Amino acid sequence: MPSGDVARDTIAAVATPPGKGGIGVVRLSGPRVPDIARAILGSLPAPRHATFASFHDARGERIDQGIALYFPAPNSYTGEPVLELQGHGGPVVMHLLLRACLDAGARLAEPGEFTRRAFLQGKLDLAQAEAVADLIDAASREAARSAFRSLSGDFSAAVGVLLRELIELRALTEAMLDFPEEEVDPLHRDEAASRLTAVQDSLEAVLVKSRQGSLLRAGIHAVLAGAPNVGKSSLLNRLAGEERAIVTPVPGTTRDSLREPIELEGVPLVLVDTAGMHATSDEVERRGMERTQLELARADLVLAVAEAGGLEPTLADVPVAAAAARIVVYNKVDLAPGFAAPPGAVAVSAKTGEGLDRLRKAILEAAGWSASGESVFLARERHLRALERSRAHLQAAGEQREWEFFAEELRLAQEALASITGEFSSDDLLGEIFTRFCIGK
Ligand SMILES: Nc1nc2c(ncn2[C@@H]2O[C@H](COP(=O)(O)OP(=O)(O)O)[C@@H](O)[C@H]2O)c(=O)[nH]1
Ligand SMILES: [Mg+2]
Repeated sequence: MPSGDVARDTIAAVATPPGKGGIGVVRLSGPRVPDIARAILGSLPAPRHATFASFHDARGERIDQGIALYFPAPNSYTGEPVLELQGHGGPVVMHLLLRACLDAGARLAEPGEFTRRAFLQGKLDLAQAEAVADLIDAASREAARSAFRSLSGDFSAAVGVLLRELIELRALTEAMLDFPEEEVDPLHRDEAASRLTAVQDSLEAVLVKSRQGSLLRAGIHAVLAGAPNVGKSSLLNRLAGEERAIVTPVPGTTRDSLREPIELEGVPLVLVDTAGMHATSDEVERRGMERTQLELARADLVLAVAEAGGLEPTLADVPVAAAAARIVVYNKVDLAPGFAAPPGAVAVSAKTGEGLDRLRKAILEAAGWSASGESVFLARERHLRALERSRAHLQAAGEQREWEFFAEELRLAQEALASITGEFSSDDLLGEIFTRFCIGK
């Protein structure tokens, strides 16, 4: 169980985004909430009822009127007494209302502090708390869906199943530790071995789903590259479904990199259009090409574009990221009737739209997204590392001859897994996770 300091300050923050809106919300959490509610509203609202009330400042002057919602502990987001004040969503009103809460005894909340308290009170585990931020940050429909699934506990449940299997295996092993090696029943040895294999298989399945899901969080960085005039900008416009890049028959039209966030089958993708690579004396164009090189060096996926029936795309002397996948795209097939793309390449026409569906599929596949219809886990880098660490310890366990060492590797594998849901988490880790939240969440 996460432990936390229970005697706490009462925190307050504007929970709605800055700027003007129909409604603005100030949220408070902590032991002094009932006192602060009385100071601002004149009385404590009935629990969980929308109460229409006037909001007063420290001198008793009315600032605004709106809805007050009071959630007594422990049935609240944070597990502490929580008050939400919904006023008119203007920056000055919100500032005055927040000021009144601070004057009445609250202090300003830090980023993510509400969710951090929810975690410390055991309302959410760490993976769920991270999913709160991921849901807010979701860049596509699929990302939002899988963040919501993690928030509801699907990912934690899958990790929980692994942990239970591992704990059973550890119990079996601990019993063996009391016997000298030669007295251990071979049946037990076989059982331990087959259970280890079972845990390894389950872990592998979770890892596969998590790797796929991590694409949803980070997005795919796909870069269009190739000689001038092959139709890179036209392809970007086609894939984006909008005229974003300037297209002209003049080579060297695109001089700077242009990035366009798009969604393919709900997967977020940043498509980057670049200046074409060729020899030039034009200073602006040369700078553009330097940017192209930078973009290519951090691409997950390179779309190497050439003209159908024209020259092979040349990226030979371009520093492409080692891990980057590559798709060769032959554009302008409308001008080359009968052109057949070599295996692995895709023939398209940015003009007529021919082959674009195939290109979209190829992009998703090359990025590692398989539309299996199965739900993936919106994993963070931290989760992937923990799963991989656990896998390494399970593998090491399988190589041990001594029960003591076997048991120790299992313990380490369990610890790595448990760090996902935050059973053993350091303050540093919590700080790193929660300070990236927005204020008021
Ligand atoms: N016929 C035909 N022309 C195209 C196609 N794609 C692009 N173009 C034309 O090729 C020229 C260069 O296109 P652009 O997208 O600016 O190329 P970029 O320099 O690689 O970005 C423009 O005149 C486009 O209209 C295509 O699929 N078919
Ligand atoms: Mg261009």
